[in-house]
Amino acid sequence: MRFLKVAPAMLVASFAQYWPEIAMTEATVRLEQRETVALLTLARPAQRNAISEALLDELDAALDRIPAATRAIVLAGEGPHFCAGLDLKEHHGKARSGVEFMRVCQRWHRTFDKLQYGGLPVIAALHGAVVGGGLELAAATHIRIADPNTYFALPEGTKGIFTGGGATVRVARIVGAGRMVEMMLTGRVLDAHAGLALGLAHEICDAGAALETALATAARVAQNAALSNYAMVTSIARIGDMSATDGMFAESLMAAVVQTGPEVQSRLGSFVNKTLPKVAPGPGTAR
Ligand code: 1HE
Repeated sequence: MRFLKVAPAMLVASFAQYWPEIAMTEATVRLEQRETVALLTLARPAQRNAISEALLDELDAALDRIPAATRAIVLAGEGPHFCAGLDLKEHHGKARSGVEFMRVCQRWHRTFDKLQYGGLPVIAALHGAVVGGGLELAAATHIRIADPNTYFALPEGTKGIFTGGGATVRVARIVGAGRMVEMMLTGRVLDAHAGLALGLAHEICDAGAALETALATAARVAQNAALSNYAMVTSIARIGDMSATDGMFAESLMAAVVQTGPEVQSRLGSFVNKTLPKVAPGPGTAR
């Protein structure tokens, strides 16, 4: 067939003529599989992994392509920073109306919800700037490991905009509403240690070791019973939205489901037979 003999470059060129946006798109999110851990990398380092509409779409699509055998996800950023937040140049260029930007924010909410409530533990490897929408993205992950050079900020006020990727819910719950207001009003930049004290980071690793530490943590987390992990990441934050009475009821339901999981008997049997390691300080001990 003549069609098959056309060189790929010619195909791209003719594609670009009719669909320039599709043909010129470069991957801004990479998905790689490391045994049972999926590594998602924001791969737009020249723009500091700023979240454009294309990057958000690719992140969303990558979450749909996570292989079924995956037990944990690591989210990292390529280049000198984890993520600089909303693509301010795109936002400036598009001069979106209120309704248009509301739709953009809702798209962010859907994708970040998919990350938080997708049923798999997500471990973030943070370094450099974790600011604005970058912090909103990090707040949707379950474990945040920070390089000592990590810093956190919500600088929207200086740009004349507001958070729109879920910070008023997620960041406010982590640091407290009052502290979030203070961060936004002052534009204060928190270093890794201040972030650790507030819960924005859960651990500070050795310099340059955030990705390696996150992958090792993910491999450890992946050894938990999958149904237990599912319950942790899908129910605890939601139960936080409920009244205490409803939360206790939801907890008992979740526990009942997990209790019927396929691994419960063998794992408990290992404890009874004294072959399961005891709970004791070791590599997973918080520093
Ligand atoms: C960007 C963005 C961006 C960098 N959108 N292009 N976020 C902010 O307010 C962060 C604004 N950015 C910065 O403060 C700095 O760029 C950084 C501290 C993140 C990085 O500094 P640095 O010295 O490593 O890099 P740079 O030289 O400032 O930037 C390198 C390039 O990345 C440059 O582009 P170039 O074409 O001139 O080389 C920058 O323009 C580009 N870049 N950050 C677009 N954010 C749903 S609401 C969410 C609300 C928000 O997220 S508000 C945004 C908060």
